[in-house]
Amino acid sequence: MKRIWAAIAVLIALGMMIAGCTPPPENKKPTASMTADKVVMFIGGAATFNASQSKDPDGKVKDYIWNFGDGSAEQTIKDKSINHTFTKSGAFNVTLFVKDDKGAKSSKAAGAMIVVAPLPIASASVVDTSTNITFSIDNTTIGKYITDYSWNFGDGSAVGKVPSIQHSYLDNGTFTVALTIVCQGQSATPANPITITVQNRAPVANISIGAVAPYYTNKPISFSGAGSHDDDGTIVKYYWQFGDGTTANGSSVSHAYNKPDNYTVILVVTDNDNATASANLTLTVEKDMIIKAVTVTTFVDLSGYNRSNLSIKIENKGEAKSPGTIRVNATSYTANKSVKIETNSTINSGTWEPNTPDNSISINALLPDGQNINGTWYLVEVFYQGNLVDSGWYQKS
Ligand SMILES: [Ca+2]
Ligand SMILES: [Ca+2]
Ligand SMILES: [Ca+2]
Repeated sequence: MKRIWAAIAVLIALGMMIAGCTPPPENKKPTASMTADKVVMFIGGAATFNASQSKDPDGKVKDYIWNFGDGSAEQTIKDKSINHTFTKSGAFNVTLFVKDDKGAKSSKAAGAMIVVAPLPIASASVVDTSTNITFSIDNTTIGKYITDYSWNFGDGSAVGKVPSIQHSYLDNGTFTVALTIVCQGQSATPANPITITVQNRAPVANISIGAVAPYYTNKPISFSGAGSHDDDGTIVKYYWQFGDGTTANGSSVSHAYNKPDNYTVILVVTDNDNATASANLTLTVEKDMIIKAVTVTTFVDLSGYNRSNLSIKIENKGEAKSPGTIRVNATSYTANKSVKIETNSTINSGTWEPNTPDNSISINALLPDGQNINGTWYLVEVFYQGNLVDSGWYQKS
């Protein structure tokens, strides 16, 4: 019995000796390590932080303590990674401490600087509302990290892919210009929407005339407005005023004037946005039928009277509207043109056709002379379809 007690004492002593010689080892602190998948972004962007490289030499990392430096609450989590969305612009120092399974905290923080840029400001430089508008964004601090630009001009045109771009609108309207930029995988849009209001451009009127001067009455003259144009649309109406009270519609028209005069032709064009423009030209319209020559011959008739014969050549420079009747009044006057002696009205019952040879006809008028055959004046008046078309005074040459 005494021996048993001695053995127990030895064991106790041995145990105490062992415990005293090798005290429990001190816990080693973990070390924090982190990576960020991006270090620049625009407001609203998120980064993923990974702390899987953190280590504990004598245990395990159990807690990850994140501080994003942007005023958000510090977070202690068990996961090795975390996402964080930055809602303010600035440069933020993100820090990570870790704790091990014995509650020891790393003595140094791992860190990363995250730059969060404000959303860019887009602008449009408008000189003319339709042509060569320059769109750009401000010089953002992280511009060099932007990998993609997509400008959508709101008019169905192709998307532009550069930071600053010119665009011309083909037609008037109000357009919303959208931009999407991509920075390290983050899509962002400018802080400000751009709306462009493009004014309609007025059309341009142009008149051309289908023939060269001289222009004659009763001869159709063609006019064309085909040289008119509208740069941002189409011309939907051509309205003509011929200066003699008559009007017409159509891009090409034809008009014959009844009376010789100077006329101003006005063309008013209207585009598909109801804008108008006008052009005009002035032309001189001359008589289409003229007395080309009057030859006076005199003779003594069988009764002994002095008589005169007028050969009147009439030329048609225009185009008689239809075969018509020409009448000539040849009236003899005394030498001072004040006293009428006699009128001979000669009707040519033939027709004036466009194919009349030489485009002229001759009519003879026979007149008694009266007293002074050599001093006699003859007033010749030519009527076509009852309308006076030319007249003139003639003497025997
Ligand atoms: Ca440890
Ligand atoms: Ca227009
Ligand atoms: Ca237009």
